[in-house]
Parts: sequence; structure tokens; C-alpha cells
Amino acid sequence: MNRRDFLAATATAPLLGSLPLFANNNSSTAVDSLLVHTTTPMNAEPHLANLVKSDITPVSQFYIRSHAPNPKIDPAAFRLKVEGLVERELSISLSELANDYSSVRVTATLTCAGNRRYEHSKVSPVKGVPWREGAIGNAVWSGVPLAAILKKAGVKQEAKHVWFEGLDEIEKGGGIIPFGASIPIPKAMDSSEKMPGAMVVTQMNNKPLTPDHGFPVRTVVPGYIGARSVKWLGKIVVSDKPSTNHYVATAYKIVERADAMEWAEKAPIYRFVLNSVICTPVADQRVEPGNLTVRGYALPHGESGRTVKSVEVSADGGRSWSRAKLGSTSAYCWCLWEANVSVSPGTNGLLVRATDSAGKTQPQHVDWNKKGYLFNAWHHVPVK
Ligand SMILES: Nc1nc2c(c(=O)[nH]1)N[C@H]1C(S)=C(S)[C@@H](COP(=O)(O)O)O[C@H]1N2
Ligand SMILES: [Mo]
Repeated sequence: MNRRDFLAATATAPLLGSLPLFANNNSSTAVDSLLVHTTTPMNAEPHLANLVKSDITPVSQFYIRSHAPNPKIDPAAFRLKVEGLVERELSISLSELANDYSSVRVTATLTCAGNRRYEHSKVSPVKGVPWREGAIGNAVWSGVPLAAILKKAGVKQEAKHVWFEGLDEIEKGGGIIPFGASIPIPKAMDSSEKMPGAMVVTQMNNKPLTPDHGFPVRTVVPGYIGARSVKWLGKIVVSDKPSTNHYVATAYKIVERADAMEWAEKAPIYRFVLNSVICTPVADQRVEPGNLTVRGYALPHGESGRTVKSVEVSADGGRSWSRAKLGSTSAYCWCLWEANVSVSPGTNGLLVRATDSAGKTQPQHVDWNKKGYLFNAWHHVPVK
């Protein structure tokens, strides 16, 4: 199947729920059709059958992961600050961002490091939002390559990391902190027009960002976990070390004990991992014996040039595998797929596994980690 046929096959069904009208305030999206984990702050994900309907995820079906309520931002007064190890500090208004820099538009997948945490919790309980498999979406992002802004500011020789700071106010340890992230300088300075290492984004799917997704400005870091793509971006700091913000210095690491020593010793997670998920049929759905069409998504490891190479589905516990037809595949992007399997009266579940262009296949099992990050074991869906 070529890309157009595939998109036609998967993108036609109407989406559930209504498209909200967005005001430039802090109000949250109408989330009728999402599985809502918490409302203040908003944490919600789409149902899998909706997620797999289109290669580009509509904003109304895009997961929302926020650590605090959306900040109120006046677009006219807004300035993006650039400081730290730079020759010139910058204070960029929205109109300067639009007029003084050339903009780019890229398609990239955003996924939360905690995607599939719910399954991980079945091994042993894990704290945190119990994400199913929907904390992922593929969108078209428009904005300015981070490298262009850094070039204008003039990065000093000693620079090693670029910090991002949000304008949100998160209650943490008795105080208030913003959400923060940082990325290494080579990633920040990667200025390929087709896929910059990082972007300062103002539009999602060709419309201004909504409050839930970071209006007016966010970063998008293709290939990295969602936590590095800071919403409501207020400040960029060039530094000789990784950010000292809680969400880099402590959270978003793979730990087993989660004591102070381990938090201090472990490195932050940057790239997302090879993964695949069955979206239809959904868990516990009744299926008839005979031929069954299975649909889902697969994600390559978030490394330059890696794409999904093959996806295999099994209806007999992994004894035999059917190769899926793949939709469009590109680096830093998910790939939708469709497979036909033969269901027997004894079938009680479906399995999927993906292999990417580096020849790596998803692991059958993964080691448990205390925070339930980067879960990418073969996805199993029980069916009746
Ligand atoms: N300022 C800010 N940026 C943030 C967050 C946040 O809580 N505050 N959450 C992060 C996490 S953990 C993820 S997975 C993505 C989710 O982006 P989305 O809500 O647009 O899907 O935003 C990231 N950026
Ligand atoms: Mo996340």
C-alpha cells in the first residue's frame, strides 16, 4: 500500500467529540472524547481506536500532560528571554519571532516517557499518571529552529547545554518551580531545515498552539521524550551544565530504588525508545475466528535516521508472526500499520513487536523501573 492509500484507509472515519473554540486564555480544551486522568492540571489521552485513525494526530485527539494549570499569558506583553553563556541577551516578542527569523515546518512525534506506565504497573505498582498507550501523537510543528535563535544570541565557547524554562508554576517541595528541561548543545545547534535538532514552535497542525499545548510558544525536540519539549516557554538559558531544574536533575531518570544517591547518579533520559502498540481491536474486544485486521502505531528509536523497518503481529502467543503493512515511515515519527492475522477459537490475545532500521527489535520483556518510564515490551492485547 502506498502512503496515499494508507492514509485514505485510516483517515476517513470522523473523530468523536467536538472541536473546541480556542480563546487565548488559560482555559483547557474540551476533552469529551479523551480519557481524562486529572483535570487540574489537565492530563488526558485519546482512546486508541481514535488515535490510529490518522497519521497526523488532530489537536483534539492529542494527549495532554501538564504538571500545573495552564499559565495565563498576554501575547502582546510576552517576551522570550535568551540568556546565559551568550554574547548578546535577547528578549524576543511574538512578532519578532514571526518576522525576524525564517520559519520551518516539520512533522515529529511527541511521546511521554510514561507512555504505557499502566502496563508497567501490572508488574509492580508505579506512581505517576497511569498512562495507557495513548500518551503519544504525531503533529506538524511550525516555528523557528532553536539554532537560529542561538546564532543570533552568539553562543560562547564554554556552552554545553541549553536550558528551557516554562512559565507555569508547579508546587514542589513546599515551593513553586517552573517546568524545565535541557538538551546538549550539539542537539540544540543542529539546524537542518528538514529536521532541526530542536524548534521554538508557535503552531501545531497549522494553527496557533492551544493553551493546553503551550500557547504561545513551546519547544519541540524531535526524538526526545516529551518532557524535553517545554510548553509556555519563557526562557532559554545557555549553560556549561545540564539544567538544575527538578525535571532534569531528579525526575525523568531510570531508577530502581529512587533514593537520593540513585537520583544523583543517574543520567537524564533524552531519546525515546523503539516501541509498538496495537490500537484496534481494543483490550477485551470480542473477535470472530478467521481473518482479523489489526491496526496500531510503531515508533523508531529517537535517533537521527532511524525509521520503523517492520512490524509483526502474532495471534498465537508468539509462535507465528504476520508482517504488517506500514504507512509512511520517517525518522522521529511514528508509523501507522495494519496487519492481517488468522484468529482461531483458542486465540486469547494479540502481540506486536517492531524492528527499526538499525536492526533492533523491541524486547519481549523490560526491566521494571520505579517511575515506569520508557516501557517498550511487546504489546499484548487480550481479546475474547
Ligand atoms: N511548561 C511545561 N512544559 C511541559 C510539561 C509541563 O508540565 N509544563 N510537561 C512535559 C511533558 S512530561 C510532556 S510528555 C509534554 C506533553 O506535551 P503535550 O501536553 O503538548 O502533549 O510536555 C512537556 N512540557
Ligand atoms: Mo511526559
